[in-house]
Formats: sequence, C-alpha cells, structure tokens
Amino acid sequence: MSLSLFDAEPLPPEVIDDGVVLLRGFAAQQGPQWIEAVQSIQAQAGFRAMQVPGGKTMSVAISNCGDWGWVSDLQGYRYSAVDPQSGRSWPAMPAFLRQQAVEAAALAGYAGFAPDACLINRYEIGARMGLHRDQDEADFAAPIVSVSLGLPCTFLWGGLTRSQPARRLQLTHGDVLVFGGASRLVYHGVQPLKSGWHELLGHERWNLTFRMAKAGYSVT
Ligand code: MD6
Ligand code: FE
Repeated sequence: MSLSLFDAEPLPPEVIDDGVVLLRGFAAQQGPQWIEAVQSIQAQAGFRAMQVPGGKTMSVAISNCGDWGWVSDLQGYRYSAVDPQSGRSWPAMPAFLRQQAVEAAALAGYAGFAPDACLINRYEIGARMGLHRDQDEADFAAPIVSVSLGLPCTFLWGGLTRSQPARRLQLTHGDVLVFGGASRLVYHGVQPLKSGWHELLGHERWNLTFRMAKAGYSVT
C-alpha cells in the first residue's frame, strides 16, 4: 500500500539527542493549511534576503510573524518588533500555527511552550545555512520548534563546539524537530538544497522555527 501526502500517519517521537525530539510527519496531513498560513504572512511581510554583519547576503530568504522577528544586517543579529522593510509590526502569528507548535512541543516533553516569534526561511535550489547556533533568545530553557515543508534537506547536527563532527539528518515535508534541553545551543546547519520537485512547494523548502524570543519559560 502506498500512502499519499494527505494520508501519511505521523510516526512515534524519535529522540535525536539529549532534549531533541523528531516528530516525523507531524505536519504532513495538514500541509496545505501550513502553506496557506505562510502565504498569508508572506503577503504582509515578504521573504527577503538579509545581510549578515560580515557584509555577505544570506542565500536563504526570510520573513517572520509574531510579536518579534529575527533580523540581520550590518549591525548584527537581533529580534525586532517591527519589520524593517515596511516599518510596521510583523504579521500576527496565525492561531493554527501557534496551536500546532505548542502541541508539537508538548508531545516532545516541553509543556508550557509559548512562542512569541516565528522565523520563516525559504530555500531555493542551492540555498544553504552554515553551521550556527541560535543564541539571540532570552531564555535557553525554552526549546525551538522547527517545521520543514516542501523539498527534503540534509540537516547537519553538530555538537556544543563548532569543531565537533556533525551528523546528517534528512528532514522531509511535515517533519517537526523540537530542539531544547541540554542540546539547545548545539551547532547546526543545512546543506545546499538539492534540486527536486515537491507537489505543494515546487522547487522550494520552507522552514518555520517557533521561538520564545523575549519571554521566560516556565513549565506550569
Ligand atoms: C532550517 N533551522 O531547518 C534551519 N535553528 O532550515 C535552524 O536553523 C534551526 O531547525 C534552531 C532550531 C531548529 C532549527
Ligand atoms: Fe538555527
């Protein structure tokens, strides 16, 4: 029997590392709703290339929703309450996205996750993300919930130091990686997107990362 995109069952949680859980297929059944939500955000705050402090331009295009959005320019990285392109607040986080992210976090053992930011990355063929760690958030006790849509990618899962060898992890449409605990500051990245075609997103991969940018995390 072959399963299509729309009837794929989510698989049991898989522990990747200390504090890191992969929920394969969590978002697959509702893929079209995820995509619709991102398109509505995109209509208000379009994907754009960002410069890194060194002066280069990222190959991944970025947008945000929620109270805070991650931005990068020659001055550095930070969370901003306004979209520097429009001067307006970022689009509100759609309730569907928030609910799904909170549910995924809870399934992974992180009750009380309350995201105030969602960074959205768009990869075209060849786009990549170098090894980095996410350290611009206020409280590293809070996990990050990462959702992959569209074309598959090879995700690099390193260690707490940059020089530690990285494992390769395939992330495909609908996979959700919940990333926290002792591994919250692990180095990670994405290899150049290989050419391919996805029935919902064509030549693209989208990644959404839900974060607690400014809020403190408590499990109550
Ligand atoms: C991506 N993700 O999957 C890039 N960061 O395209 C990340 O950089 C990331 O997936 C923090 C936590 C989870 C992630
Ligand atoms: Fe990251």
